[in-house]
Amino acid sequence: MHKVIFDTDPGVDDAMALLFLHRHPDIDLIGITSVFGNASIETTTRNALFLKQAWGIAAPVARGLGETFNPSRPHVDWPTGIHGHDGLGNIDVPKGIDLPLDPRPAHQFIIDTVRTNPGEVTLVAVGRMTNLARAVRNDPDIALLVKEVVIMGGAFDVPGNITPAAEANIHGDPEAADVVMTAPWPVTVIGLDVTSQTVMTRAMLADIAERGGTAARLLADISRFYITFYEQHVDDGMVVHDSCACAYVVAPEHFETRSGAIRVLCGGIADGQTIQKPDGRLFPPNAWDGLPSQRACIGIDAEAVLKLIGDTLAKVR
Ligand SMILES: [Ca+2]
Repeated sequence: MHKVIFDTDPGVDDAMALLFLHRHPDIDLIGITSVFGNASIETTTRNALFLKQAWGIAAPVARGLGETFNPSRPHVDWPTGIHGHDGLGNIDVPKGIDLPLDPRPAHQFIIDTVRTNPGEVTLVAVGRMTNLARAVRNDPDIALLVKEVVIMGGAFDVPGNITPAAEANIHGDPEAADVVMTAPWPVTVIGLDVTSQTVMTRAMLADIAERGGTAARLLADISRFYITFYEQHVDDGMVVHDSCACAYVVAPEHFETRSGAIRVLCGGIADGQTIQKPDGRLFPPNAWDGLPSQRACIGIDAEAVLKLIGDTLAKVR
């Protein structure tokens, strides 16, 4: 079993990833931590509670940070054209959800949970890296106690999606992402190189909704608005960015990775760009030297991953 803390900014594709984690038999979802990104921290936290309630998820929700690691960064508007004004595809999520939050801030929840489960916790982070960066800065020793960090973010050998250089999760908090990539915990980065190839068609989603009960039907309702947005990028359906990171946890054999230190550019026209120095390549002294080797995903068996996601989402339990 993989003990997973899911750090998320729900978010339409976050919702799908959450249902995947909830329904996969090899995953023990032990915590959900919210972060800002697809919407404000108030909205993403409310959405995490809404999905926990709608899907009967046992894991506690801890509220995360609502501003960037470097607080002087200017605010960027929420992507309401992609995720809707409510962050979940304009399905009229109730204003307040009558469920308690974990009393701790997300980064403290992460620290405490990692320390009580040394060597066992996988952190799956599919929003900005703010909470993870704060956790490892406040308690650097947890880097040696985490089993694995799997993040959705970045773009290595392909263009970004919010600028030609940068992917949105990383661009939303580059300083935090650089802290996460350079800490001595094992990080695997599932970026646009592989997620942009992983497109769930309308027919696949309809099939999941038909087989997967009321939970899957809610997911299909949430996804409708996002699919309309994606009409300008793909022929049919939606790119399932965040679910790819979750699929990696249980089926890494469907992914090809490349090892090497990873840095994130902070500032300038390529703000938020992720750059890896592949292991074995020699350069004069540079800013990647001496940093831990992390894994960047550069290949995916998209068909196998989509089948895994679809079969898992359709599991009624
Ligand atoms: Ca997300």
